[in-house]
Amino acid sequence: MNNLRKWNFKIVLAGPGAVGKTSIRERYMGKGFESSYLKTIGADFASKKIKTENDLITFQIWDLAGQDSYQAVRSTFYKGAIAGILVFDCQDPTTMTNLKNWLDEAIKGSNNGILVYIVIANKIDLEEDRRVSREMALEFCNRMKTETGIRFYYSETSALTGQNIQETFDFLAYKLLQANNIQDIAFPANTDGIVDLDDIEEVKKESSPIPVATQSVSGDTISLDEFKILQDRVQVIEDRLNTIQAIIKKIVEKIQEEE
Ligand code: G3D
Ligand code: MG
Repeated sequence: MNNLRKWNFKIVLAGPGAVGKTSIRERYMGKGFESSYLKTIGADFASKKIKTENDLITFQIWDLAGQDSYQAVRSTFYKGAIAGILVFDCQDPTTMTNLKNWLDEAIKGSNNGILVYIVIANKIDLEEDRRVSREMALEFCNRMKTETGIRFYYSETSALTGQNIQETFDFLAYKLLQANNIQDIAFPANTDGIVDLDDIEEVKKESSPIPVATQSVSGDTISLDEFKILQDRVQVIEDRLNTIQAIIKKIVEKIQEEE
């Protein structure tokens, strides 16, 4: 017991109101924890211990106490966090696109200290009302990844049925130990149902190089020669835009000099 490595990981559940953050936490750790002190700062947390042969991990899971849209109180929320779970509701695409703002806030609030980010599509039990497909979600995650350079994992859950909840937190524990350079992790990484956005990019790179000779504009196939002509024209337009940009810059400088 005494030889166990001890870890304290602060995890934040972020995302718009009513997407299921509290339900996810309750499903994972059970109901009951509530602190009026923390309520006043707009957040609430509960702890859960995970013991393995080599490690004793304490997850401190923070959840917004119903003040999801009250940004001012959230500064303490991210401080010291090492993992971020960004949750959206698969019935509502705007909750997904909103996550970019939550991500920016998490990066800033944690002082860039968050090592692992998982995006969760929640409420997947509501199959009939689902409006964000897995493909749409992965595309969104990939865009966030390109924009921020952050590595994302993606998971689909139901706090109602419990689907993928335990697996997602186990996966998080594994990734956090890995991020701390631990080699002898005494439990397997359960990656079922969890997508690593980096892998997707690899797959894309290997299996579908950008077709050059058959660039299709309006559904028709064009030859390599035609493509080259188009490419030259784009180059001409690009050069002209650069010239215009340089002229505008000069004008702006002139105006500033005169002021
Ligand atoms: P929040 O903490 O992100 O604000 P909550 O969200 O956990 O309070 O959940 C908001 C509502 O969505 C709750 O319904 C909750 O029961 C429901 N919900 C959360 N997760 C799931 C899920 O996976 N599937 C389904 N079907 N519903 C879910 P109420 O009616 O209590 O507002
Ligand atoms: Mg809540």
